[in-house]
Amino acid sequence: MKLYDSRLAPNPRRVRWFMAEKGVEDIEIVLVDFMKGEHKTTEYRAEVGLPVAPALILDDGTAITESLAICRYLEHFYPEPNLLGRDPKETAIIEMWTRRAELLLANPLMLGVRHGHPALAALETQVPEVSQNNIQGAEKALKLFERRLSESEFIGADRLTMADIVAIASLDFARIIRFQVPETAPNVKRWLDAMRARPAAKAGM
Ligand SMILES: N[C@@H](CCC(=O)N[C@@H](CS)C(=O)NCC(=O)O)C(=O)O
Repeated sequence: MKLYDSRLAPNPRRVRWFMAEKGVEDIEIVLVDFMKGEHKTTEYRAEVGLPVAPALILDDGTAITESLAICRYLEHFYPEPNLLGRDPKETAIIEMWTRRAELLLANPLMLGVRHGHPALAALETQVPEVSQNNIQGAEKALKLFERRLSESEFIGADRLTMADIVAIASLDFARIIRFQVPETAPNVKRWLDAMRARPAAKAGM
């Protein structure tokens, strides 16, 4: 197996963080430099199918190019610690929060950065209003996460799960546009500090 990875990008970091929590060290990591367009070469597209990372290439050549699908595959082979749910109810709740983290935080913050940071102009036709609207959307969504984290130490369950990894990878990425969790969300701040203090936080950086 081989994982195409890219430094600082939020979706590859989800996978690296997930692997670090499980202590997975026996997968070859191949770094792709987006700024040099290494993911857009004919060879990369032929192998991966899309100009994106992360991509997990299985020994039979199958390419898995969605971070959550890659993590689902890895969970099967590296089951501990469990990060996707141990029973139907827990799995459903973790998935519910993972999807909320992705749709309400990660996607808007990604658009906020891509349309708002000059360094990303090489990858995006930037529209400043798209950045502003999406940042406002993420700020609004933080209220939901604040409520959840006022009742629970973690987002998806009573332990760290995929939902936390998706949320932290996006909030960390948004630091490059100086996105900050507001003082009105003290539980998100408490959770953020705890996430950043984990050894796995260094993975993929
Ligand atoms: N939904 C996919 C998204 C993959 C994706 O868009 N990755 C970004 C990096 S975070 C990428 O490859 N960007 C390259 C580009 O925009 O040219 C996933 O979760 O893996």
